Amino acid sequence: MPFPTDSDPDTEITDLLDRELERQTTGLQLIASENFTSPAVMRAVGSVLTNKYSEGYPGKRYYGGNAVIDDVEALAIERARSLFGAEHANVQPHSGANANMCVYQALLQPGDTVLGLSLDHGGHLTHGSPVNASGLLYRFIPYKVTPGDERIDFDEIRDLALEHRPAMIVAGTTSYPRRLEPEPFRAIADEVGALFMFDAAHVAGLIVGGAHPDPVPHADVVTFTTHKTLRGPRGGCIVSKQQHAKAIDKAVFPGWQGGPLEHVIAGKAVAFREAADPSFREYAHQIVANASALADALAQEGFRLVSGGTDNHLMVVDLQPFDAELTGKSAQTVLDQAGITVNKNTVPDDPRSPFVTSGLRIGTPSVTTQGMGTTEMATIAAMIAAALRDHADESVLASVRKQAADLCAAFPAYPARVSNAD
Ligand code: DSN
Repeated sequence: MPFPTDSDPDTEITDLLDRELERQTTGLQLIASENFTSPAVMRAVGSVLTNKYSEGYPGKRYYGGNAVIDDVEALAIERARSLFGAEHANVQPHSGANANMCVYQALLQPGDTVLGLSLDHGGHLTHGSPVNASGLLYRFIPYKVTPGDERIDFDEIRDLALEHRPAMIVAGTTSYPRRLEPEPFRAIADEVGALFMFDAAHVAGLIVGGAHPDPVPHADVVTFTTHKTLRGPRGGCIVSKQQHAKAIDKAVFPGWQGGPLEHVIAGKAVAFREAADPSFREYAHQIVANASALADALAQEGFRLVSGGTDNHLMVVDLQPFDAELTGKSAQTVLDQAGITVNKNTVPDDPRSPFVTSGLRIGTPSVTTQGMGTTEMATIAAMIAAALRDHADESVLASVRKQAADLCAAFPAYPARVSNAD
């Protein structure tokens, strides 16, 4: 039977794909958790591997016909282990959130006490938010950044650990602009006999590129997503000490997931190989240099940077001193109109709700993939400031939008031949 789309192509979807390709490649993509993955990764994700069911693990499947799939997944596992210097890797989690929940199921009992960074101070939903399964199933005690320097306070974490005797301490952030040293977490975990999980979703690419501290030797388990600074396909991964391997594998399948997405796992394998290339080290360091340059230039434009700046791939901009009336929500909308994609973000102890916010989160992984450097970061800061300063002036927004398109044309994300048909 022919596929109906052979004779009647789905122009509604192809038009939408083309529109999104156009949006991504003619405007500045500054969302800290996004990136441009390579054409090789996209080819793997769009491959025939999507046709196959393969519940289980290499050599132990519940379906026939998995000889090739076994080789794909074994290669992805081996590349993940080698890239992260890890004893064990599970490449099946569909997302970072799944990866975290799988680790909790593997290593905790429901009701166990866990320490995690508060969501509104830069943590993640799965670090114990009361509206997330993590917060419903486990007794999370949040730690916060200090009011003074807006950095993680290890004295507070130690005090909380001594008071609550957690079974696990979770490190990891989604909107924290500073380096996260694993050693102090390990020391506190050891002092109270807790496990130590490091959620490296945002900084996995910086870690393997040698631009940020490596948690793998220190943590019992490291979870991460593959699509942020690591620049792979959308998905999750867990690396761990061998002693936790069996429990983690069981928690992923059959605990939380059914059939793995082997086409995505093939994409992860491609991304792990790309990240092992020496050029990726240069890329990771440039992401950080660009973020630093962008933060400095934004500060000169009158914005306040949470914690005073950044030493990773992102910054959190507090809009209140720049314009007390301007919310994160409206700034995001204005910048969208100006061809600059960012996300609204709470600042620590934000007086506004998470749907409104007083801040923006801005990141440099995507523009760094495009080949932009510190000179372009100064230009981008001036564009952001111009759009937000004259946000009611349509002509200013149109002019910034044109500047964004020109910059993207000078630094194309993809070779001209790449299209949605590739
Ligand atoms: N949604 C991700 C981020 O933007 O940081 C976290 O899961």
